[in-house]
Amino acid sequence: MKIDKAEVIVTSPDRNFVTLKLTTDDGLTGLGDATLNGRELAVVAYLTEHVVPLLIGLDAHRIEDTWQFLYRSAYWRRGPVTMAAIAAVDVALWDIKAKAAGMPLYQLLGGASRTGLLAYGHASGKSNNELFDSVREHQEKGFQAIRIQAGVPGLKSIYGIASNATFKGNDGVRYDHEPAQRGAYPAEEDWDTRSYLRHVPTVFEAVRNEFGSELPLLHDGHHRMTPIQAAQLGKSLEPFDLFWLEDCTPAENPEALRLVRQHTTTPLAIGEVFNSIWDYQQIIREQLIDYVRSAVTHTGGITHLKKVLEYASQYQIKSGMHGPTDISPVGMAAAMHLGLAIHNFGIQEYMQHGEKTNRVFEQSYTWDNGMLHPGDQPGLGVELNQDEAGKYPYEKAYLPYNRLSDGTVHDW
Ligand code: GCO
Ligand code: MG
Repeated sequence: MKIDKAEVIVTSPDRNFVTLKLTTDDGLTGLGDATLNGRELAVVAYLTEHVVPLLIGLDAHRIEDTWQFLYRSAYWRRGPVTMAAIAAVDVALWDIKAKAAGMPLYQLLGGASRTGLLAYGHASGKSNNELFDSVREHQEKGFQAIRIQAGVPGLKSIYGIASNATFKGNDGVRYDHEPAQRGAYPAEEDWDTRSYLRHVPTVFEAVRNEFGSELPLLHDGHHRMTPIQAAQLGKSLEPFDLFWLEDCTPAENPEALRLVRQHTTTPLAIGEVFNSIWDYQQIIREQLIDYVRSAVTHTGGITHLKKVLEYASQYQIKSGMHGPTDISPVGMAAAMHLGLAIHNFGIQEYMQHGEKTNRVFEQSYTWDNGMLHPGDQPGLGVELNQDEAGKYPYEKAYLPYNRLSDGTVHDW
């Protein structure tokens, strides 16, 4: 079974997605997600110019060998662009192999370790009342675990607050927390860590008072704190029993987590901007985190992320795969198959895609009472409707960035 054709498809139904479609000489097709939010065309060029010409004629069954060939023959290693491109090839080949076997992909990864995947959604609001409404709407949609992001008094707009905070799911109005801030030039947001550190514990206290102690709550610090500030936040949130505190410090400096860890028992999750096992090596070995936050899409595909998660399992560290709407349904399905199969699954991030996206990517994964399941179609269970995809050309869309009140650029 040889790879006969490789197409890179860019479509922007609700936002930009890059998809690799491989076709074999016996007519099987496989899809891989290569979407890198805000830098999409870099991966398109990497694939089109440097990877696609190498794929034609390769044995589609040789997934590990193809991974090693693409990774090592490039000489220049790692990085989000390279690893997203390799991930797309890897996932497309897993899709093909599972279709050839006539099985859903999770069966090839060892079979189901559970009946479904606990998922968390994003509640947010500028005020506590708006936030409570958003939490309630998530609960009505079945969510059993909820991320809490709140406006900070004095700040105009910050990460994670939906422009339309009220969750609408798939009934016509798209829910997405950051598109309002995407644009042809990076939108400027403002930031003040001291106000944030003062405000967030009051929000969690209010949420616990309103919704009780049972509901698992998560929070994303989005890389904005210094180690000592992150330690302060982790400590002040301890009474509210968080499921995790995510990306409390910028991810480039793993040592920072040592200091945070020394001061707080709030569980830590990190990794959405990581792309290889080497980014995780130290923080897993030293047990500085509790959850691995990578997406299949940005971490070299199923082949590579599975290795990260197997390493993590030796230290009782679990998965918490990245699943915002910039991961396409193809990338989400890949995460679900992997999550269903591994032993150390923790939780899956899940922001439902909009209707247009769901027409472009026909899915067989299911959502039932807060649990995801990849479905039992052979392969990934997602097919690309190319006529629909063709209706939505690429739109330039930068992520926002931050400045402090004196004009200094801060982490976004
Ligand atoms: C999350 C992330 C996202 C990122 C986005 C950037 O926890 O889901 O922080 O919201 O900001 O994926 O592309
Ligand atoms: Mg995050």
